[in-house]
Amino acid sequence: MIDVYYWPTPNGLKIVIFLEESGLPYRKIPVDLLAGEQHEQEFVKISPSGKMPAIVDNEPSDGGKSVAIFESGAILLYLAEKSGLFIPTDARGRSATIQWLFWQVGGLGPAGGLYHHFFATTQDSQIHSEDYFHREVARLYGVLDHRLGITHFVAGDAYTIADMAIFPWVTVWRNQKQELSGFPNLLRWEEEVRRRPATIRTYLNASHFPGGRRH
Ligand SMILES: N[C@@H](CCC(=O)N[C@@H](CS)C(=O)NCC(=O)O)C(=O)O
Repeated sequence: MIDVYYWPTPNGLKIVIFLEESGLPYRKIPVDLLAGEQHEQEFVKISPSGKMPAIVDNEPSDGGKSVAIFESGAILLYLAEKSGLFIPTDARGRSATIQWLFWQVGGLGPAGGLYHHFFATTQDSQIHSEDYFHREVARLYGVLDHRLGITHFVAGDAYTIADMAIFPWVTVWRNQKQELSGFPNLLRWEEEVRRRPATIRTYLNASHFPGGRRH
């Protein structure tokens, strides 16, 4: 049985669409976004960024203990891989599917969601948006800092593509008027990734140096 932490927004609905298509057994557990349930401690243990959707797979394929997954794209990929459904197995088809999945999660979703947020919540969206994005980046640094207090690298003990994807967006913190001093785990990680020979070579060979000439 898969527990789906759900509220009927596009990000919640996409998970239920997959579960309905695939026939995997599931049950919905409401996360009332209007009541702020996404911020509750028990939910944040499952979804560290405090966002719906998330799932808990109580019967993972490895036969081990229940596994919690957040991020709608990662959930869809997990469910597709678990069931062998709705993702081609050949490299081209698989990559095409993942490309369009990332396109939705990184482009269409945020653009539509943020448009809704600003259109629905403020009259003075320019002032509100600067403040909103500054606070949101700081919040996300906090999510990372918490994670890096539990694991050495972002996904666990090993340095992975998750670290590679996140590092260039953290190392620009000064340009984004952020402060890292309140995030000791994030500072520790940023320093370590920055000192990796491959990272040093990357920034030495870059035409400019985001985050200031620190290398
Ligand atoms: N990148 C995330 C976005 C999830 C997301 O933004 N969820 C919204 C609802 S669609 C949410 O939980 N909002 C509540 C909040 O921001 O406090 C995903 O794709 O799962």
